[in-house]
Amino acid sequence: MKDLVVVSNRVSIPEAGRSQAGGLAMALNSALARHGGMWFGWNGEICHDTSPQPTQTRRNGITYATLPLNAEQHDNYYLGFSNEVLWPIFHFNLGAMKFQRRHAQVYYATNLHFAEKLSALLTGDELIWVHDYHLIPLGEALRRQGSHAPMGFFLHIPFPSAELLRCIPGHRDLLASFFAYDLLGFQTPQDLETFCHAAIRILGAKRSDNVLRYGDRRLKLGIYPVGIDVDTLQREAQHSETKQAVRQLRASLGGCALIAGADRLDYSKGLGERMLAFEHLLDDYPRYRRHVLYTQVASPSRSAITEYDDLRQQLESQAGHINGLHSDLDWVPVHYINKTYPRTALMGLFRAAQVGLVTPLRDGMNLVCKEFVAAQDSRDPGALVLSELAGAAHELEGALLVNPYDPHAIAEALDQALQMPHEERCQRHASMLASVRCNDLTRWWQRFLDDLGYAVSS
Ligand code: GDG
Repeated sequence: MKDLVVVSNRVSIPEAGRSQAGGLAMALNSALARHGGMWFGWNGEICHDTSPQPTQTRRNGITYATLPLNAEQHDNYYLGFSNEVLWPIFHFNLGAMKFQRRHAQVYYATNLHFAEKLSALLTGDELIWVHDYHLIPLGEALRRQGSHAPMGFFLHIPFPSAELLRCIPGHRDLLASFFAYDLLGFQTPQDLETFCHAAIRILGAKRSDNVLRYGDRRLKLGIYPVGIDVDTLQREAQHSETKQAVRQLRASLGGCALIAGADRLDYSKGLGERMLAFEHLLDDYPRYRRHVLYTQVASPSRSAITEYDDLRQQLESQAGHINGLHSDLDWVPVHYINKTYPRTALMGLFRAAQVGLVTPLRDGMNLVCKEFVAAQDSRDPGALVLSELAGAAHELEGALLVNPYDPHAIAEALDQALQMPHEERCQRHASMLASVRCNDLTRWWQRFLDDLGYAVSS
């Protein structure tokens, strides 16, 4: 079996003796432990060097080769082109795009820098798996360094329509650079189809089933919905009931039904529309006043970008407005919390909730809704209100699907969820849990790596 090299923008080296917090990181560590190999990427630090160098750390048989970004790379590659051009466009938010030619130049230069540093660490007998939008041109840069290794790329976020893609100056080169890979993985069939359409229309690529040909390159395409580690999360959710903080949370509900959400503070997550929906619930269904609470955890993210700071202020103002208008001396309807909690606390919050509210305006997959499903007590599960524009909507048929741009429709779904009979909740939950189990995290990486091996041998 070939060694595996995982490349992602951000790498967290697990602390010795402690388990890794994020589910996705745990999955990639399992893949690396099975194959043997290396995880390469940014260590999260910013340095003054013009050409930052990687350092290597060994943990549990895995090598972590990480390097800092210098200030120019951080501002232009990471904040600039990745998060002010690719992230908004790939989430269908043209209004938030801020293109600067310098950002694009440094994006390509940083990918080249990563490729040079990574090439020096390769033996030539590895499988290379590159993750996400920060690193689209990395494969091409590695090929230019002479790499013939099998290379796969997985896109965690949606793929935009050809029309939107065309708004990015230099989009042809960006699109063409996907063809350096052997396998390209998407979250949903729709993302795969929009990619094919764009490649055919913009580049003139030729399609035969799920293979695209462009010039002398052959690119295999596949659908690999990201999942969660169901057993671990179920255990954590059960265990959370013994924790003091979760007991206090339950006691503080005072008989009110709990609606819960927990997301990165990001404009793609539809948090403003969600607040409006909750306000409509209180306005249009007065029976819920004093009988329902909405807790929204919004974990800080990319706060150096103006849009994210503006969103934080907007949400604080919306939560303050609802509470000012509706609260009583002994009842405060919205708990808006702008901080990051340990995962067990989130599992406890989800398990205590009657309704999970997950309404992104656009999301590649969305793991929060799957975590909500896993956290439920199947003898008395909560109901899930889910955006039809999240990738997970393709899998979770038991959710109440809503248009996230329509706060009145979300309020109606909240009402339906809060009134849902026990038997219906159990049936819907059983169907969602079965589907989350079927596409779990292990299956995700195993299918991708099997197909990558096959893509180069067939
Ligand atoms: C990208 C794509 C795709 C949230 N608050 C806290 C916290 N979280 C955790 C959640 C969940 C994760 O963060 C967020 O995952 P999502 O999937 O919802 O969204 P993105 O971060 O945008 O991820 C997405 C994903 O990649 C995987 O392919 O599904 O579509 O956008 O696990 O639980 N975790 C902790 N404290 C918090 O306060 N510990």
